[in-house]
Amino acid sequence: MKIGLGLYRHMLTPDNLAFARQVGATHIIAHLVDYFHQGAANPDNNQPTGGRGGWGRAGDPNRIWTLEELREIRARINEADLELEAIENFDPAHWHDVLLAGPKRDEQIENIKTMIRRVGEAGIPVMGYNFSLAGVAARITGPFARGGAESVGMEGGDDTPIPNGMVWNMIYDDRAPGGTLPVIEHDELWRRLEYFLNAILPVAEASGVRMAAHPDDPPTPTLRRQPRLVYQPAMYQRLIDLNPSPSNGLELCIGTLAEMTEGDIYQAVESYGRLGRIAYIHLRNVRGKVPSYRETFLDEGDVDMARMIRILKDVRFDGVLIPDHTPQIRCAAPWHAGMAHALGYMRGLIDLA
Ligand SMILES: [Mn+2]
Repeated sequence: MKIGLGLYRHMLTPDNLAFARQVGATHIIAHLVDYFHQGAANPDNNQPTGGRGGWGRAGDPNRIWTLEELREIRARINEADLELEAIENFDPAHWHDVLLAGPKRDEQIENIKTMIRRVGEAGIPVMGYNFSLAGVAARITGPFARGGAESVGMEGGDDTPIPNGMVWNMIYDDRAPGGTLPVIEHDELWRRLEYFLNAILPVAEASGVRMAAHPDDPPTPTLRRQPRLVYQPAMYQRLIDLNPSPSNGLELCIGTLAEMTEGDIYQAVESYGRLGRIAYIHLRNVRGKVPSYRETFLDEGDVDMARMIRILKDVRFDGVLIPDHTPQIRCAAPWHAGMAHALGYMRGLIDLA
């Protein structure tokens, strides 16, 4: 089991990489999507929550990741004595019609194949993704964690329809005609996922890249009237069964699993771990379940993290664990302090196991 840290593109600085190394990370998961672009309400170094208008604007649809760019990012990370384990998430600008089954779907899938080939060629083993229309939405911020540390949570769902031109909680077309996205059935969304996976998995496999699926966060059956895919622990099995490729992996998010209303989280992690399908793990603790939960520090939520780490050890999980989000600790560096606490706690649990 290896410890990593997730960093947004603008945070991949020498200082933050030195910080990651100093607090015990050996691996980095990089987010190249700019979630913060023109999102007025977003913090610049913490997870965005955004309002119904989304996190911000998607990137440039005509600018896909280049091999040079990926190699440069990896070199910068290697320079700091760290490994780049994964890129997390596609930009809605690059795959909105894959999610929406729109007219550019096949063109965008070709671009995604190109990006996956480049990820492989740059020596990056994993590509995380989140196949979702509403994306991570409907959350609130407040002093929910120990001692009033600021964190996020959910209180009730959100049934407002998604406006045209927006998907995955970002705006990809600000000239879209008025109106809202047509509401689809769960099975239609599963068919879109299957179409996507069947198209890209052979390329991922040939490129030495493992695709890693994040479950729906928050895991409600629908959000903003649209269906969700993996909103109970057992639904990951349906995703695995769609395609037997070894590149069809999971970005297992313990926090999201803990927010789910059914199943036993320890059993779920054990069985997916034994299948060898976990590409990497988001570690996060919460109190409560959808539609009412709060994110907490790793050591104070509903999940017994010591037990979780023992299970991962028992199933011989040898991938990377990163803190997902953490509460902000009140000091001069709230994000860094939160992450330092999380990584130290993870190191302790792993050593004890
Ligand atoms: Mn997560």
